[in-house]
Amino acid sequence: MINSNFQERYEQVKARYEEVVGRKNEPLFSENGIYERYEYPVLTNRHIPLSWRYDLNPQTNPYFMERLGVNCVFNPGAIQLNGKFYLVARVEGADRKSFFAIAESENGVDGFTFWDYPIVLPETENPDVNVYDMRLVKHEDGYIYGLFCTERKDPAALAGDLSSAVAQCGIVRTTDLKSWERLPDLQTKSAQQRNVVLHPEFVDGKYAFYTRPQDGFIDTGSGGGIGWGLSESMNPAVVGEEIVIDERAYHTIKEVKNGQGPAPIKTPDGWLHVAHGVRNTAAGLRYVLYAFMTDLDKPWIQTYRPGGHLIAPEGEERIGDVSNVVFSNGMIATESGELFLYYASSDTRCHVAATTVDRLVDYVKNTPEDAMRSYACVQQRSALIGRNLG
Ligand code: M1P
Repeated sequence: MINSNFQERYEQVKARYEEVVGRKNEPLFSENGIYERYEYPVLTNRHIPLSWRYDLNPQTNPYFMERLGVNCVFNPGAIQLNGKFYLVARVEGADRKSFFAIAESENGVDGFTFWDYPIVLPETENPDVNVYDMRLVKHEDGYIYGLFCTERKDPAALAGDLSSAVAQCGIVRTTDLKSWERLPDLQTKSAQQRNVVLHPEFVDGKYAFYTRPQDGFIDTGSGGGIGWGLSESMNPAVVGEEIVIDERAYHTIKEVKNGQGPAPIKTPDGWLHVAHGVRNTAAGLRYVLYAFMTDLDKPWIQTYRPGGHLIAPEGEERIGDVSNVVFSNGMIATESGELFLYYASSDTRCHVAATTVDRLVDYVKNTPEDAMRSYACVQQRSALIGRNLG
């Protein structure tokens, strides 16, 4: 029976929202032992408060219909403050425009609830058309920085080309996640930038950036991988020279492109990084997550490079608006050494995988590097089998 009664539909939709926000999340058995995925996504479009989507007035919305739909909630930045877990999610409206909104949780795995209003992100003189994928960094200068992708129509696009865009790194800072100061966009020599991340500490007295130089909006072109550069200031942030510190490579999980994930975590063994790698398949691009470590004093130098992926899309994660994608731009290491890795699947929903810093460091230090050739991979595997079989 079609139900258009305002009150009845309101109660149904509210109950569904409360069920999703209130459900307990349990860790799943881990086949690889590196981390535990959790049963349910931590944020989805069903976590969006009703007041953001519906006109709650029965006079003006007698059918209790959605007035402003939300398509997806994904790619969250993450930070822990005063014991609470905060995600700055990319919320994509039904109109395709993304914006940022904060959801908080007591334990980092369930109960994530959005604040009353999304973030009102100040614009620069050249307004953003679309913003997404914020990396939150508590920098040693005292500010929390949010680096995100700002996208505008390509002024050089041919008439009729309404797809070409220019992606650059937008920058905001805050001390309380409530008021945000917009700084000028990052300046680099690269035509486009995405996946730019601020290193949490000064390096040689300068701000240090992980960059992702690229020639085009989708294609990285001559962009060789994850870059690194320094800036004297954040206002404005200007990176002169970029060097590639984690290069793309033929027939690997990052042959097409890669990008730094969240800001790296400092451990006694080095800086622990999670990044995404992209390869091509007959079914389109496949995005996976991988990890590596860099030197404590020289974070641009890799010290450990485990081969292969850390997380690849599995089950329902494989399907969404952009299928076969996992992407991460947020992780939280607690004081007691727990590590919560937030990732989105297929540009649609947000998940958490939990481990500890010690476990991930063990993974990074003891997983063999990519041997790069089938023959060499068999030798690598045979060596493991040989040690096991004696
Ligand atoms: O659609 C998959 C991802 O594509 C982009 O990542 P990259 O720049 O590495 O290709 C981003 O737009 C990201 O938001 C998205 O999840």
